[in-house]
This record gives sequence, C-alpha cells and structure tokens, in this order.
Amino acid sequence: TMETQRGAIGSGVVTPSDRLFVRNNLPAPSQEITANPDAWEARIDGVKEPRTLSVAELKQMGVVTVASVLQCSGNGRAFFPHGASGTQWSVGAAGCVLWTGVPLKAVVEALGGPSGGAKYITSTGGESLPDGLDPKTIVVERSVPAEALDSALLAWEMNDEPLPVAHGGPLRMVVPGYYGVNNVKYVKTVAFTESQTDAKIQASGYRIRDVGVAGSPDQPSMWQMNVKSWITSPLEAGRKGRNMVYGVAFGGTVPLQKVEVSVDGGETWKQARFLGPDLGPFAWRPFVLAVDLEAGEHRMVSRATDTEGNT
Ligand SMILES: Nc1nc2c(c(=O)[nH]1)N[C@H]1C(S)=C(S)[C@@H](COP(=O)(O)O)O[C@H]1N2
Ligand SMILES: [Mo]
Repeated sequence: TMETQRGAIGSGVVTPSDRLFVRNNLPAPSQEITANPDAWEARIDGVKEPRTLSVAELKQMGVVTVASVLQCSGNGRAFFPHGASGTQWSVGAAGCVLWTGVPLKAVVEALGGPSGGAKYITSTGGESLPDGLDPKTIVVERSVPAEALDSALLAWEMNDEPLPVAHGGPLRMVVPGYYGVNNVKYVKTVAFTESQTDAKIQASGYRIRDVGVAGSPDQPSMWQMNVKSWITSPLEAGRKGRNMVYGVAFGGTVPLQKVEVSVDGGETWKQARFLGPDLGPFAWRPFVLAVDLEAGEHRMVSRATDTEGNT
C-alpha cells in the first residue's frame, strides 16, 4: 500500500502515474502478466453470446479515453475519531487518471447484449488465491448496478502508457465516478448477473453503516462517490501576506459546480477559481484562491458543491 503525500498533488489535472496511490487487498500478481499484454484474456459472461476475448481482440472493438478520479473509499479514514480499521489514509488515496480502453458497452453489444434479467455488472480480479481458504472470503469480486454500463470501460492504458501491474495491468475494469474498489484490477471475468456477488468484499465489506454495526447486504454499497474537496497547499506553514491556497475538488458521478475556501475555519467563504482544463464530469478540478493573511494561526477549509446542490 502506498499513499500520495498531500503536498505532492500539484496544480495540474492529471496525477502522474508514479505518484498515484497503490492499494491491494491481496498480493499482486507477478510482473510477468504484463510482458505480453495483448495476450491477456477476459471472459465476458451473462451476455447472449458469452466469449473469452484477448486484449488484442478488445482493442479492435472500440477505444475511448476518459479522465476519472480513482479514490479508495477509505480515503480520509485517518481523520475519523472512532479509530476506523484499515489503511490509515489521510487524503492521498486518490488521483485523477486518464484511462484508455474499450467502452464496455461496445463489447457487450458485439456479444448480442446482456442476457435477460441482468441487474449488475460483476467483475473478478485475476489474483491467484492461496490454497486452503474459502475463495469467497478473499477474492476481489465486485458488482455494480447495470446502469454503470453507460460509462464503464475495460482499460489497458493509463496516462498514455500501458497499464502497469501496480494499477491493474494488463486490463482493468474502470467505473468512472465509483469508489476505487469497483475498479477491478487484472480483470479476468466480467459478468452480467441478476444478483450481487456473495463474495465477502461485496456482501459485508464496503457497506455504509453506523459505527459498530457489522456489514451486511441490506446496507448501501460503496458505489457512487460523493462530492469532495481538500486543500493541498499550504499545509503547516503559510506566510504573512499573500498566499495561494491550492486544492482539488470533484463531484463523483454528479458534475462539480463550485468550490469555496475559508481561512477562518468556516466563518466566511470565498469562491475559488478552477485551474486547468475541464476533463469531464468524472475528473477532478484543481482550484486556487489568493488570500492575504495576518501573522498568526489560520484554519483553512474548503467545501465543494455539485450541480445537484450536494455539498
Ligand atoms: N484485482 C484487484 N482489484 C482491486 C483491488 C485489489 O486488491 N485487487 N483493490 C481495490 C481497491 S480497494 C482500490 S482503492 C483500488 C486501488 O487502485 P490502485 O492500486 O490502482 O490505486 O483498486 C481496487 N481494485
Ligand atoms: Mo480501496
């Protein structure tokens, strides 16, 4: 597991690949799986004509590039007062990535469309699982609502380079606007299913619930991300006089409307200016606000609002 340092996110939109956080629930596969990426195969099930397709074949079915925020659902966990379990992320379990691959929709249409009754898209990671353990308790297998078909892609490149193993190469499911865990790395099966997988990571893991309550399938799953922002600079030390306050903001699956900054702990707010190009609804927007500060201590906070008014 590796986290991006808070001050390492600059004013550019795209997070450089060598600065992007890395998160694995299981030991990652060997580097050898990307030696010949075109030979990697993924099984497509729950469609009228199920098939196993190589990356080389997928590359002939269509191609798009989409900018989207990859964020672990535990990002910010270190700030919770209840001592949440898991990786103690500050704000660095997130980045904005350019993914290139085939729209899942194009693949599914080429295979006759989803078979009847499909309500979920279920993706399975390609890790080899240790012997002697119930696979359902460890496999990285995630279901998302079938409506994600409108934006999902099977990606073989990130930031204009072949996808490295660390980030899911040779082939990764990308569900723009959805939390990291749904973006299954080294994907080996994509299935249209009537119900969600009963793998532990879906059934009881990644469920939204009150502190102290055990996870279960009747609670909301970590699917669509919420609107969010944070400041990346200055951190501990500002200076007397003019300071440029930088940060990032994004809307998840709802487009971002605005971001405001306060230098008095939230008493008064000013709207920040977005920096750089708008790379679409799933990308983040770096922001900046020039502020003049007296000598002393100041508490800086940011708040983002999406086009539905969520803050
Ligand atoms: N196959 C597989 N896919 C996976 C995981 C994993 O352990 N195995 N971890 C998930 C989680 S919890 C997150 S936050 C993201 C992290 O993506 P990254 O390592 O490219 O930053 O991948 C997701 N996809
Ligand atoms: Mo995650």
